[in-house]
Amino acid sequence: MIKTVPTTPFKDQKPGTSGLRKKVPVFQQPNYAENFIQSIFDSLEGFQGKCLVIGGDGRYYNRDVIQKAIKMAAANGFGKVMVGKGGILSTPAASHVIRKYKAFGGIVLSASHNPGGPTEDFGIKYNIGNGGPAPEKITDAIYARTTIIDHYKIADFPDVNLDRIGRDDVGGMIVSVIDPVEDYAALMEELFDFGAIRNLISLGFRLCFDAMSAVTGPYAKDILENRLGAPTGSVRNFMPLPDFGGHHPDPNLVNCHELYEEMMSDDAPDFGAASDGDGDRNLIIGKGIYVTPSDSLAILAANANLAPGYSHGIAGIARSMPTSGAADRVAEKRGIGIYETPTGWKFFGNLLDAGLATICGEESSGTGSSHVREKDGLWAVLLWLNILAVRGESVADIVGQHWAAYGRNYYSRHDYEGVDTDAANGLIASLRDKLPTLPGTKFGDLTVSAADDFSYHDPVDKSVSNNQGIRILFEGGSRVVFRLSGTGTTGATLRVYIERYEADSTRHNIETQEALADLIVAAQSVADIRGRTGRDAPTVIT
Ligand code: VG1
Ligand code: CO
Repeated sequence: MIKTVPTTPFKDQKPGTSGLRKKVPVFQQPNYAENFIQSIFDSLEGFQGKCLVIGGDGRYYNRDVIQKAIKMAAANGFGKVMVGKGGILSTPAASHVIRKYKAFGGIVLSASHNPGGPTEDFGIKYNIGNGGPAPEKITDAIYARTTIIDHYKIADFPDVNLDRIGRDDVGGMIVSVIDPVEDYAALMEELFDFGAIRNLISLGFRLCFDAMSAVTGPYAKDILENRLGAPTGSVRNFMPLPDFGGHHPDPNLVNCHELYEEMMSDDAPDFGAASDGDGDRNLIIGKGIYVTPSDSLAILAANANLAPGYSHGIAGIARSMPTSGAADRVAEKRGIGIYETPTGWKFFGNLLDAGLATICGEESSGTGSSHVREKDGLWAVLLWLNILAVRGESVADIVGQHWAAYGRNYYSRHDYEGVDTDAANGLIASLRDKLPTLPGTKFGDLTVSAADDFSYHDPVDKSVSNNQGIRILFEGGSRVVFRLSGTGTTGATLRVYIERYEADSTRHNIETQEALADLIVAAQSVADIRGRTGRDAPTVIT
């Protein structure tokens, strides 16, 4: 039986950088999740009888919303739902399942790197048939719908058993509960030389992977330990927990402090890595060396041809605007395309579909390729392992040689979290006002050469996205970028991205914050961060 339930709009359902994210109690308001899911369906056309993929990162409230989404999919006319066992599907695995089974689209339940639990964060994201996040045209339509929605449709059948793999006909729709790992692991075996990696590990190469009690645990256990032979215990915190064991599943140097300390110790393993809540981010630390995500993108792109899946070379590289220009130098040397997009994976989809880019990345620990349409944490780990296995060198050697060949882009991001929203908006607005007057202005020895608010012109569908971040470029190629986060749920987060290029290899071993010191002072001074936010220092430095 299908029920049509009257409802009234919520005013705060505008999707951010990656779907709708709110505190769990917000999602628990009657009709809140239903309104958003119905608004997704109302913004789509042609899905009658087709397949919808549903899965999430296992966080608190995941199972409840999955049951609602299944019943609403049935009521709205989908012919089939594929759902990961236990409600689990990492973001990249969901992307792969959508593509492999030619589903109409998918709903991914996750707030990614945000904490989970009864008073923490939850999220809903819609992915289209190419497996990638819905582009702005669709997220704008979904938001418009949330502001006028007056009813939703839901089927009245008992909850589906998510813990048993198999197919069932429920209310006239097929529900298929699938193994969340199998298809994804098989794809990884196609892309990478598992034999070479297994051999490296059997020769004593030591790795550790921290799944942060989030979704990558089952994937990493199966791939790294079962298939590649890493000793039991190489994968840590591998049980996905509704509150991530109280950890903050954002794999940065603050949250992964223990792993970092271990990797810097005398007895460090050869390779350390971690992923985030929904499995699309990666942190890479070699023995004695942290690899910034921007450097990692450049190094992976430069060496991808060593993995079977990329042996014919890559068509191009795409990076988000705040990501460092290290990848640009690789593209330039190889004579391949380089694309600069706004923050968020949804902007890479068109470039990947059109075959313009093969490898994409963001400074926020996201790297991925055309194998799916999301960033992919374990993919990056496996590509690194494949490269290490083929080159037979350490992470530190590979990074050092890369800098020597291409120069080093010193890079850091300073986050000011939980800032007053009006103060943060005021800071950006005032920078925007100042833009025309900045060129020629001096900050110590630095002179501004150009300043703008980044606009993206999509070369494929010709859409334009404005106001994507304030860029201040200095003579000599250094820059600072300011933008506000679109994934937070409390107050505002100001992100300040700082970059300096250094060609001289005798100057490649300076401590990062020291190498960027004058730019950090300039950023403070041009934006008056202290005066406007009341903060003396960032909350997180990555
Ligand atoms: C952040 C990152 C961005 C990333 C996004 C989603 O967005 O900066 O690069 O794509 O999170 O990642 P923002 O708007 O807060 O800066 V995830 O792993 O949270 O889906
Ligand atoms: Co994520």
